Amino acid sequence: MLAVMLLSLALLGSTCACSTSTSYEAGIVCRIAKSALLVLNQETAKVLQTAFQRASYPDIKGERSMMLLGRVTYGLHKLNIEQSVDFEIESAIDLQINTQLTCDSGSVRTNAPDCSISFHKLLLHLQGEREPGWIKQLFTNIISFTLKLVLKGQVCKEINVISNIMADFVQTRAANILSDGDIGVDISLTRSPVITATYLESHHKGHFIYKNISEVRLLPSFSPTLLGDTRMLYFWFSEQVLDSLAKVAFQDGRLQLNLAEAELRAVLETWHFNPNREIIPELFSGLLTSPGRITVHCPRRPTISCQNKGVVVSSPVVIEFLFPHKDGQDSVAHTFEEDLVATIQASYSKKKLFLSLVDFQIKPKTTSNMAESSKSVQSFLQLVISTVGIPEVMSRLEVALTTLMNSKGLDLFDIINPEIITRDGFLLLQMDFGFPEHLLVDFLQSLS
Ligand code: 0SF
Repeated sequence: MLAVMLLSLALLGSTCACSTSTSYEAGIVCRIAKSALLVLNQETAKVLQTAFQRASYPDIKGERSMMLLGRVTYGLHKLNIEQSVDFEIESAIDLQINTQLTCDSGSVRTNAPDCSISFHKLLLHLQGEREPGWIKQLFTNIISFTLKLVLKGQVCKEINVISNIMADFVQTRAANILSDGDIGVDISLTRSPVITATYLESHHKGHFIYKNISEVRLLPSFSPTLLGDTRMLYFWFSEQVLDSLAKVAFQDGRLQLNLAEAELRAVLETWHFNPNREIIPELFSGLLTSPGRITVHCPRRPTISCQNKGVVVSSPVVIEFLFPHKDGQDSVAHTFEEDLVATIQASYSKKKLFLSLVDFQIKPKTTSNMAESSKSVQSFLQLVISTVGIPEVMSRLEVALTTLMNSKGLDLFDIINPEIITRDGFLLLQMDFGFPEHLLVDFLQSLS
């Protein structure tokens, strides 16, 4: 059995003389605090174990002159580390890895130039020998120096290989988490990760990619003073990233809603809105034999800004009341265009996203059939938008975003006390987490 008693992973950074005025170009910033690295450090034993198992060990041959035995030639073949096979490393191993993180073609690269492993005790199991006698002890003494050197070299090499596979895995997984359909995010690094005494920080472009074409926007500026180091994990999003999200969601036709008349009635009921019986037939252009439908869409893209009070979404909205025509085509009974400005705060708990409306303004713009639409229809619509439309859209967004995040495996993570904070110009997520050990175990198993 391979048992690791003491293991420490240190991270070496480009030690910058950080002045408060330092700023970095990035749309998204991830900060991993030391407390999180300590949690991850406990997992490095499993990485080390995999490194031992994956490493290939060359045959060792040698010659030594012994006092009583004279010249002894020895050879170790087919060295491998498995439970009770060939040899065992008992009890204590000290491993000191000083890992450097760099950036190569936008991805994180790891490099452990001074990885040192010291074995306190090396116990050999030799094939064919059951009782450990004095010959075995002698043999162990002779070869242990060479063996330790070979093990150290191979295992350190393998740790580097695994670290880079893990970095690639995180990069690919993160890109997958931040993509859906034709929409993706360019998470290339804008520079090598920054490592200080209390955190590790990576800076990502955060440009949206739509149908394989990346947007061209200047990179926003991020100041490290915006984030702390008391929570385990921080994600900083420039408001530009959220604004681009609104843009691609619009381009991809995701910001529209179609409701059949019966569905509209059901939605109104959900929000305890009981219109008088005449108003809906009036909106659908009089009493008709077949039911009408309603469409809601944005004629132009919404814009998003971040303020201390919340995320401010400004959106022009067109609401059309349609009724079926004899030729099978729908005819528009009424069209209303409004400019909506909603300020939203978000929270996440019990693996669900919650949105709450902080502030809301509605500015009517144009109305077709103005002459025909009665005053009652106008005020009915204003009331419906604020008491039903906005809560319904927010509730649909909550469900859609939670489903999307869970489809990316967010619910597998044990996220502790997450906070979603908005400040002028950016949105900040901060949280602690329990490490989902099985994820690492599954990952390492896939390597060996
Ligand atoms: C999904 C989180 C995220 C990852 C990003 C960019 C933005 C966002 Cl929101 O891309 C990358 C790419 C490479 N490394 C990272 N992020 N790191 C940050 C990080 C923290 C926590 C979890 C995480 C990634 O990934 C994941 C999964 F995708 F694998 F677990 F959610 C690591 C980087 C470091 F440490 F290597 F320098 O900071």
